[in-house]
Amino acid sequence: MIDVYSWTTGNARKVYIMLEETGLDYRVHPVDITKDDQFKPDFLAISPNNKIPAIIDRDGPGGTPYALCESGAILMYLADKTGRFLPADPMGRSLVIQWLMFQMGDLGPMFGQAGHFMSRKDQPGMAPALAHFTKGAKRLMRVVDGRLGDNAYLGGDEYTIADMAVFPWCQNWEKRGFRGEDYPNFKRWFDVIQDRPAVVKSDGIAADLGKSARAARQGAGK
Ligand SMILES: N[C@@H](CCC(=O)N[C@@H](CS)C(=O)NCC(=O)O)C(=O)O
Repeated sequence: MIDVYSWTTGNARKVYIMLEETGLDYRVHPVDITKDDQFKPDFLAISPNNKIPAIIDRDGPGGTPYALCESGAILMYLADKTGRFLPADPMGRSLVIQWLMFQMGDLGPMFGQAGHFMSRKDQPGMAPALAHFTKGAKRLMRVVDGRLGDNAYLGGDEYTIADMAVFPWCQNWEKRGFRGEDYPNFKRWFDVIQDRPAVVKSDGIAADLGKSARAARQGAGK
């Protein structure tokens, strides 16, 4: 059994997708980052950087519980645990990790900042930061589209953890102002992935967590 301490966001959804794809047994424990649950000592003990997602694999290496945070590390751990979605050969493996790290180190932070400033675009002084991060996000979309022009998936011919990492961050691409005709290879890839049953299920998990949190807030009169 894998205990998942997580929320509704893109980094959370990467892990739900992988757990659904692999069929591992898991249960989700909401960590409501809008209420600062991520700063509670129990959570910090497994995620010292106060970020979701984190997991505890009750049947970790050697049969003992194993705690892990950082979504990229979790995806690699679950891939190694199940022998799925990360090739074993050194070249195939490192190529998938290359695109996973591209998401972790570049696409995720850039899209995150672009989204942050987009949602504050009507506040004074936001224009330069919004222009900077939007330009960066567009560049990264071109990188993804170029890669997917030559390959069915980011890591090559097969769907892997690199796709699971990038996909949730692109889910609202139209709202971010990207147009399908500008990124046709990306759009083909996105349409294939969004129909995968595991991806549909993971969307439901995130949506249900959000709904419960909203209901709890309304119940508390907030
Ligand atoms: N590098 C981390 C980033 C995770 C992350 O940014 N999590 C956000 C939600 S998507 C979070 O927990 N924010 C709460 C906070 O910063 O206090 C990962 O990929 O797991």
